[in-house]
Amino acid sequence: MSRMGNAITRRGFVTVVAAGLLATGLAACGNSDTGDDAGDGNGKIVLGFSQVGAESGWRTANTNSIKESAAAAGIELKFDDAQQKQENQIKAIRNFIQQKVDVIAFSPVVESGWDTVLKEAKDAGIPVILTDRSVDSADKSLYQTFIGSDFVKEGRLSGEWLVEQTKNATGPVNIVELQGTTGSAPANDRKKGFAEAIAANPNLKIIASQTGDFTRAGGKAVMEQFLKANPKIDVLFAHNDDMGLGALEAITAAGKVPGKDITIITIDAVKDGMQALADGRFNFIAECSPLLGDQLMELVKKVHAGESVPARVETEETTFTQEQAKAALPNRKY
Ligand code: GYE
Repeated sequence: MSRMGNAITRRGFVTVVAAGLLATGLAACGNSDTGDDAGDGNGKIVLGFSQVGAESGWRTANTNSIKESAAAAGIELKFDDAQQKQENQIKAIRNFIQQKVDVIAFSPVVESGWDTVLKEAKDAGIPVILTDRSVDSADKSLYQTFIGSDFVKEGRLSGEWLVEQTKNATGPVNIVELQGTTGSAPANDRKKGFAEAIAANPNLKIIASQTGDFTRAGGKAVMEQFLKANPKIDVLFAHNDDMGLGALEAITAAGKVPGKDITIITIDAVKDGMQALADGRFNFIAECSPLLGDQLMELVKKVHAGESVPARVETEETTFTQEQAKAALPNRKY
């Protein structure tokens, strides 16, 4: 372990001078350690990664990206799947601390409740990187950086597209919303961004909003309830493709034509979602890239070397209409 106590509290806001001093300090105190404290003895950096689960196509692509990038970067990966449970993630992080891994990265299933375990990592001198989802900790020194998407923007882009499509509507446009995992950053932020954007058109009304936990099964079950309870649904906004794909089955079973009778907007742009869009069953997708592996490994190397990293690393994303999905599908990697 090459890390000095104060090095892990450093974040992107350190000045160049301070960063320089830090680097010098690290070199002076013997930064030649190769990070094999976790017991592998092969000199590789050891990264403990706690994944949310395997709830969606997005998550599968994200897991693959992390595994492939770690192998390519020569980083030894200890991977744990928390099955969408915060308690499992906390356990995994504590295990990583016990094993003295060099760096811990994780995608927090929900935003709240991380301060204690993050403090334990900090006290053990192990730097933590947040990937994909953020935490609401007030103490920003508990982690080095956060790499992931701007979820509020994804919700806003989805809402803005709908506002444009419905600008000539003369009566109410009824929207149902399938939320992601309750308390997760993408569910909170996508809901917020979408609500802010649709406020521009008073005809747009969210008549029902419930969690489908980011899964196909959840999306299907909740959409069935929505359809039973609401005779007039014009739009479905699903916080991810998988819930939208599950909802397609419920909509078809109710005798309605997805993409025509009900306009469907989702987020992610994984292959199955893009296919539904290209086929005319979805109407719009805001992209959220799961390919975070390469950038994550770069950050792991940097924090392990005691270099300063930006406080926030944002992923680049776009949006897709049906025509754009048709064009993009053949080259889609996930
Ligand atoms: O949109 C969803 C997944 O955190 C961005 O989690 C991620 C979300 C993604 O289950 O499909």
